[in-house]
Parts: sequence; structure tokens; C-alpha cells
Amino acid sequence: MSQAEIGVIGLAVMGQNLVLNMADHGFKVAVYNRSYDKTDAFVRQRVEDRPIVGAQSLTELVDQLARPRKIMLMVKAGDVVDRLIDDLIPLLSEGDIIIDGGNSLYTDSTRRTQRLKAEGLHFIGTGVSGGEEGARTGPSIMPGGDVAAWPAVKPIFQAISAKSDGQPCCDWVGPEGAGHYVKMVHNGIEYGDMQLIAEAYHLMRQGLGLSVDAIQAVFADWNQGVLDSYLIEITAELLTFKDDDGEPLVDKILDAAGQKGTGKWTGISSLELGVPVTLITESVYARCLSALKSEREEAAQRYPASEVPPLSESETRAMIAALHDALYASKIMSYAQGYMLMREAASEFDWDLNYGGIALMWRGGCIIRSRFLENIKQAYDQNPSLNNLLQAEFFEQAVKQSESNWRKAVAFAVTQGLPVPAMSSALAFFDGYRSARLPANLLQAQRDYFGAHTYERIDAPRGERFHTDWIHSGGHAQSGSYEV
Ligand code: NBP
Repeated sequence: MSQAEIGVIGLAVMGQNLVLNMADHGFKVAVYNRSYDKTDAFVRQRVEDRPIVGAQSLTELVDQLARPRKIMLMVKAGDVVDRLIDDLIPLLSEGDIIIDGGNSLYTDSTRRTQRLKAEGLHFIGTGVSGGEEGARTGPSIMPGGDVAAWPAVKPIFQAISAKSDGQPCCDWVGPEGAGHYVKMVHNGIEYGDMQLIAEAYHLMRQGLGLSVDAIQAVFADWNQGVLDSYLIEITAELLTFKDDDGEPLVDKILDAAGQKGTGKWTGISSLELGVPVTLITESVYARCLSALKSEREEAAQRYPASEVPPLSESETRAMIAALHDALYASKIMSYAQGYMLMREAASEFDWDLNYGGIALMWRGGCIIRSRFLENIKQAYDQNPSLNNLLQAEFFEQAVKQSESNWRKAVAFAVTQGLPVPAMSSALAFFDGYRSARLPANLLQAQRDYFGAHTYERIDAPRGERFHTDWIHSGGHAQSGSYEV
């Protein structure tokens, strides 16, 4: 019997669907799961005439694989991955490849790449996006790690990945934890996109008093234009669902959001690298705030919202248009921030990232897939060394066209007392980014006053530091200043 081209460990929702996808593309797959009953049930119920073989032990799995062996882990991220690597190392030979396709933290993938290299093995840490459906029909795949392993894995990954305009939504991302880093930023952007949609929904429902059906129609309409995306599409679809009593199901869902951590990791990384990824971080905080349900209910009694006169029909229509533009402009800020973060990470970790390629990888298969990503890809195709998305002509025009409506929507939310942390922080970021002068001069003066932290002057070369004796100089700052 011929040997399998790849082994997959972990037969939960992602693993099973990836295996079926691989087999449908003609790759023979050996599968193993910690609890054998799952392997047995999978092979009996799902395999049919597909080239899939089950293994009862890791040794049996390894023996079924052609060399160099390629073993993909689709298990819970964290210690489980390290323990499996521990168990696999003694069974493998030089040049064999372990791939981790779970949602691992990028620093773990960097560590694992180095560890396996020292053992004469290769490691690939890859982001896989698209959930169950993506895994089955074509996910977005973002591999990084040891590039020496890429030629052996590439044909399988590019075959099973989603395609956008005929191109695979999978390409080499970069060394060490670069693949998982890019997947982490993808997930952070997903948090931002979801929060922006939720804010638009909330303003329409609570601020404009629209019915769920009316909001459904707005999202369906928005999905025909520049906001065309998977997340807007599924929002329009889920708003059609009714509960047993005929009421919209969405109204019956408790407003306390869960999270698994990748948005938080993006926020942590942005703080570590000093990049203002405000919109994603606010989206994480918005979920945290939503989780304080009983405290919010109590505060709602204590601080009731003030009455605001309702908008007229024409004002309502205008506000829906304003919300559209606010969502679009905020989304541009979110992606600009995400790309700023990846650029800084690439510089910090010495990774050479292909930014246009990343947009292509996100263009299909994954949760944030959208028409918009094509514009990002084009911006990087036109200028591969683009420093910031906001410097690209297309986005400059888009922001300028949306700006006034964006302000109108945020102002409406503020007047209504409705929270729009993502839209408003996106606007604050934009206003900060486009300000040649910020009040950081005052911050520097305060820091120098209480902590002698020094400051730079606008009339001296950058890097030259000054300190003023603010307390004893009697208000004559210059007289007390000196170069540090
Ligand atoms: P889960 O994240 O729910 O993990 C379940 C799998 O991990 C099962 O195969 C389970 O084996 C195995 N496992 C556990 Br738990 N502990 C183990 C151990 N100590 N040793 C060996 N195996 C162990 O599965 P999933 O939802 O399919 O996700 C797989 C990976 O893909 C995760 O890292 C996830 O974050 C990532 N991911 C998920 C999605 C999604 O939409 N679900 C999307 C993108 C990425 P058992 O059957 O014996 O318990």
C-alpha cells in the first residue's frame, strides 16, 4: 500500500474538515487523534472511498508516512502542541516536518522553529482561517517558520487553500512565528470588523429605532458596494432568523461577548511594539465591557439615558448613509493600523513580509475576506514599499469622501449616548495621525517637570535633549534650560 503524503493529528472540527479537503484534492492522508474512538468513527463514517487511513498510535501514524514526513497538528493551542512535539521527535528522522495549524501564539512558533531546527527537523507554524466551512472547502493558509520545509508542503497547502482570481490564498509568510503573527493580526482585524458592524447595528436599532428587518435590508444593500464582505453578508443573513415566537433571534441573544484570546494578543503586541492599534484593542475592551452584564444593568438604572428627539424620515435615511461611510472609513483605519503593526513586527523580528501577498491570502477563504482586500493588494502592487495604507491614493480618496459622514455618525452616537468605541477611536486615531502638531509638547513638559525626563525642542536637531528647572527658574524656562 502506498504511503500517505501527510499526517494530521487532531480530528476535531478543523482537523476533520482539512483532512477531507486534502483527500478530495487527491492527497493520501494518515490521521491520528488522542482518543481513538474519534479516529475510528471518522474513518468509518466520513472516509468512504477517500484516500484516508487511521492510526491508533503516533508510531503507527509515523510509519504510514512517506519521507520527508509531514505531520500537521490540528489540536488545541498551548502545551498540547509542545507535548505532541516531545512525543514525535524520537519517532522522526532528519528532514521531517511538523506543522502546527492551530491558533498558536507567534512566540511559541518562533521557539518551536528553533527547537526543531536543533533536532534536525523542520517546523512550520501556520495560521488557518475560515472556520469549519473554510477548512472543508478552502481556507486561507498563512505559513511561516523554517522555509526549508516550504517546498514539500506548498503543493498540498496551495491545492487545498481558497483561491482568489485563480491564485491560492496561501503563500509563504516569513520565518519563525511570522505565519502565526499574521494570523493573529488577521484575527485582531476580525474583532475590529465585527465590532464596527455591531456598532452600526446598535446605532440603527437603538439610535434610529429601526426594526431588525429594516436593518437586515441595510446590511444586504451595503454588501453590494464597497463594504462587500463575508462578515456583512453573514450579518444580513443572521438577521433574517426568527425565534419560535416569530421574533428576531438576534434580539433574544444575551449581549455578553466571548473571546478566545487572539484579539487580546494583537493588543498586547501593539503595546509591546508601540504601534497605535487602537481600533482592535477597543474592540477587545468592548467585549470585556459587554461581559459585565449585571453591572451594566445596574448602571443603566443609575444613569438612565436622556431623551433625544427622534430623527425625521429623511434625517434617518441620511444617517444610514453616514453610518455606511463611518463604517468604511473606520475599517480603513483598522487595516491601516493592522498593517502598521505587521510592518513594525517585521522590523523588530527581522522578517521580510510580503504585504500585498498577505492581502491576497486574506482575500478568500477567511473570515475577513472582502472586496476591500483587493484594494489593499492593489495598493501594495502599485507601491510594494508603501509605508502606510493611508498614503495610498485609493484610500486617501476613500477617507476624504467618507470623512464628513464619519464625523456625523460619531457625533450622532455621542449625542444619543450610544457607545461606538471602534468608530470613535478610529476617528481619534485619524485626527491624531493627520495632525502635524499634537499636545505631546505639554506631556513632555510635564514629564520633565516631575521627573527630569528631558525634552526635544522644535528649534533644535532631533535627538538633542533639554531639561528645564521648572520649579526654581521663576517661569523663565530658557534661563534654566541646558543640553543633556
Ligand atoms: P479544538 O481546539 O477544540 O481541539 C480539539 C483537538 O485537540 C481534539 O483532537 C483533541 O483530542 C485534541 N487534544 C486536546 Br483538547 N488535548 C490533547 C492532548 N493533550 N493530546 C493530544 N490531543 C489533544 O479543535 P478545533 O476547533 O478543530 O481547532 C483546532 C486548532 O485550530 C485550534 O488550535 C484552534 O484554535 C484552531 N482553529 C480553530 C478554528 C475554528 O473555527 N474552530 C479556526 C481556525 C483555527 P480529543 O478528541 O482526544 O479530545
